[in-house]
Amino acid sequence: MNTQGAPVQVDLFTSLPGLGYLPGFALPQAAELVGLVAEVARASPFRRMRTPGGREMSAAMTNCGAAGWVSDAKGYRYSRQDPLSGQPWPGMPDLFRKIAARAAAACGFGGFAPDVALINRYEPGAKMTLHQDIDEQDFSAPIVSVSLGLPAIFLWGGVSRADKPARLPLHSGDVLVWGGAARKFFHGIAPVKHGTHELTGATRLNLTFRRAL
Ligand code: MD6
Ligand code: FE
Repeated sequence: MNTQGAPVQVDLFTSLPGLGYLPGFALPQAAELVGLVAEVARASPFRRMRTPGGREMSAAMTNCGAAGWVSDAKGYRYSRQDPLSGQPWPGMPDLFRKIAARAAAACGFGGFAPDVALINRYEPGAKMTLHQDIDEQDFSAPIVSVSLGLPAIFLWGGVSRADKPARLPLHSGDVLVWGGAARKFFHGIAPVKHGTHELTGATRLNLTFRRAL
């Protein structure tokens, strides 16, 4: 049971091993989560980072927690300071920690204590090309991913970039929990379609909670 008393639906796709899918898990808190994202962004604004190769990413990003994921000409890494301000990233709101821990536990990862929440913001047309999440220190911890606002198609590949990805539609409030054998699988987001969502307008937000340091 979650705090609202609603049943928790866990669907561990047999065809997508290692990926836990919790449709609507964060729906009761979606509006509050969107508000907390706006608060984080007041202190550390969304910005479009550059890949080490010099390309501007189409999704804008910010972070909260003890560190944040950053990308620039020097590479991908976690930094304890927001490079825009030179100050620490905003603290992680309690609700973020709680939802991440509850979702992880629902998928068999007890005791998940994220130290970073990377927040991605997609306008229509923005995408995330296939990548691996391999900049973290601790691969035994899962990643918990919360989708808010406009829907998107999650691309779920395999151990190799060449593996043809499965396409999983994600809607506001859906949560993915990702760990174990699948932790280093390639994945991405197809270009977000035009639309408006009651909570976010013409925007998709994604929060990924990590154990990075
Ligand atoms: C996104 N998500 O949904 C991009 N990475 O906007 C990710 O790249 C991701 O959802 C690792 C684990 C879960 C994810
Ligand atoms: Fe990722």
